[in-house]
Amino acid sequence: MVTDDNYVDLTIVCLHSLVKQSPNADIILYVDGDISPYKKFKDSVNVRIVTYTIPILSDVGGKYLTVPNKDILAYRLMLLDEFKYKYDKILFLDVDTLIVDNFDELFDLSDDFIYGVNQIESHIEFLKSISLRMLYDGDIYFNSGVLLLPSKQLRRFNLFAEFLREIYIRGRYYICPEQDFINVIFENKVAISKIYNRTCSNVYYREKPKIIHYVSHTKPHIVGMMHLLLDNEIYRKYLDFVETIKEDVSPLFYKKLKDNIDNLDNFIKQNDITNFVRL
Ligand SMILES: [Mn+2]
Repeated sequence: MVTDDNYVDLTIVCLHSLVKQSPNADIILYVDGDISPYKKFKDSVNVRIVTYTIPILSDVGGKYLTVPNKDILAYRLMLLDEFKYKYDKILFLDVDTLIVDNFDELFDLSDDFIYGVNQIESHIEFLKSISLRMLYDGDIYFNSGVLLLPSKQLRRFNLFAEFLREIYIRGRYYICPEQDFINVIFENKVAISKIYNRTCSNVYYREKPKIIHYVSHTKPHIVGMMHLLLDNEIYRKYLDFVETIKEDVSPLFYKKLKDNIDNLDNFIKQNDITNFVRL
């Protein structure tokens, strides 16, 4: 996992949930910034400082770049080049996640593929809206928030060198550089159940998730009313969990979460829409 000063509260919540659900995991957190907020995890999480980040120069993504933190995300690729000689399997995990159940079974998957949740439909829709084409032919596009990467696959490439080469040649088509790159370079992708990377507004998706991923503007402290209504269950779940570790997050973060749920309840009550919202 990698994080920076903008993600402190999200990271603390994520770590608490991960340590609770996956007590045997070998958890490594790289921090670009202050590491003191993570002192309380010293027995369960290996916290390391990022001493430099990768400045991805050029106009990668052009005006369509979708991630605010492309340099720290690119750093994850460098870490893979290091870890692929130390571990058999690596699980990439974003810090804007909440782990609600144990997912150890992912580590039993075969070494012959890489694994993630397929979001090709929304990816193609998005590309259409900005008149860009897919970077490769295929019917799988992984969200990189949760990826299971066997080292046997990672060792096939010098990932960071290949990444720079790609960025040099066609960087302006890389709108989410690190995620796009992993999708481009691995042709042997296998999709796993959405329960391992449940993003918001999978409105008709009812299976109980194991990992919830609050992508971009659906993060619990900044989310708007529409998502709160559509996915009220997973936002209540987040607040419920934070209540149990309340003293470890900033008061402002907690207040935002609480205000959001209060506003949601008021909205439901005032508009009498209990028949629409699945409470
Ligand atoms: Mn994310």
